[in-house]
Amino acid sequence: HAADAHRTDLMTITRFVLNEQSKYPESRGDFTILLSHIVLGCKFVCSAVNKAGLAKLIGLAGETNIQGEEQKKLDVLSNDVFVKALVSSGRTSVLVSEEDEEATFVEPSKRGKYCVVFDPLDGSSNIDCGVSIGTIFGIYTLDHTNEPTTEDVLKPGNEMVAAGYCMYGSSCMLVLSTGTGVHGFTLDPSLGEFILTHPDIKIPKKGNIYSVNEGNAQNWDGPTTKYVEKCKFPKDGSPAKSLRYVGSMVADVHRTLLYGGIFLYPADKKSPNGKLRVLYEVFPMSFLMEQAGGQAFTGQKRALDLVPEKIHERSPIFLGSYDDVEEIKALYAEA
Ligand code: AHM
Ligand code: MG
Repeated sequence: HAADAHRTDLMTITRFVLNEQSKYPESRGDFTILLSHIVLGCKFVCSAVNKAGLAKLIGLAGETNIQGEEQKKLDVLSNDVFVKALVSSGRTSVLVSEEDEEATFVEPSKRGKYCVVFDPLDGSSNIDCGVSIGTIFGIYTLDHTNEPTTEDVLKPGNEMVAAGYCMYGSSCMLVLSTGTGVHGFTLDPSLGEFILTHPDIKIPKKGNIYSVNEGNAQNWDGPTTKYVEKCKFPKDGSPAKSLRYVGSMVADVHRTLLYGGIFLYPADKKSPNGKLRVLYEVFPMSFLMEQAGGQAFTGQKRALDLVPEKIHERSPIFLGSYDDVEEIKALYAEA
C-alpha cells in the first residue's frame, strides 16, 4: 500500500539532499555536510525550546543585543550552538548572526566554501508565553579564494544557493529550498530525524488572510494604508480578508506559505526601513516565497534584487501569494 510505503520508506532530509546533489556529478557532498550541521542546531534549539519552562532557561541573560533589545537566555544559547555547529562543519567561511554585531570569520584551518546568514531564534517576544518561534537561515557560496570579507555576504538575495527556516511550534518543521522548489520536513521526535512531509509546497495564487502589526497604522505610508483598508473594506464585492498576526516571522510566513495571503512589515514614520533585517529575515523568506510561486516586494522593487550595504540592514517587506503582492505593487506604482 502507498500508505505503508510512506511509513517504511522514510525520506529523511539528508537522503533528500543527497538525492538532489547526485544530479550534480561535481558535487562532493559539502552542502549535505553543511546542512546536517544546521539540522543539528535546529534539533538542539527545538529541544531547548520544548524544555524551556521546565529547565528555567527562560529569563534575561543580563545582556542586550546590538539592536538594543533584551536578550533572552534561549537566544544566547541558540546562537552559540549554531555558530559552533557551523564552524565545526568545516564548510563555512563567513557567518552573520542577528545576535552578533560583527560577522564571524572562520579560522583558516576550518574554512569551507559557504557563507551562512542566520537569525538563530527569531520572535523572541514570544518565548516567555510558549508561542511559536523559529530559526531562519540563508546560504551563499564563496566565489574566490582570497581572505573572506563581509563583501562575501553583502550580495543580493537572488545569489543565495539555499534558504530555509525551522519552526518550533506544535511540531518542529524545517522548510528548505535549494532553488528547486520548497520542501517541508517534520521532526519525528522518536527518530530524531526530519522526514519529508510537505514535498514541493506551492503557495495559493491568492489568499484570504493579511498579516501585519496594525498597531503601527498611524505611522504607515499611503500605499500600505490603502492596501489594508482594501483588505477590510473591499470595494469590488470580494469578501474582506481575515487578519492573523503572531508576531513571530517564521510562524506568520509559514502560515502564509501553506494557506496563502500576504505578510507585511512595511516602513513607517518611526522606522523608515521597517523592522526586519535584509540578510537573515527578508532574503531567506523572499527566496522561499518565490520558490513556492509567490512574490516578495520591498515597496520599491523585488526583494531579492536588493543589494545590502551593511550586514544588519533592514528593509520593508511585503510577501506572499502572487496576486496579493501584485495588488500592493500596483498601489506603490501609482503612488
Ligand atoms: P526579533 O528578531 O527581535 O525577534 O524581531 C523579529 C520579529 C519577527 O519575528 C516578527 O515578524 C516581528 O519581529 C514582529 O515585530 P512587531 O512586534 O513590531 O510586530
Ligand atoms: Mg530575532
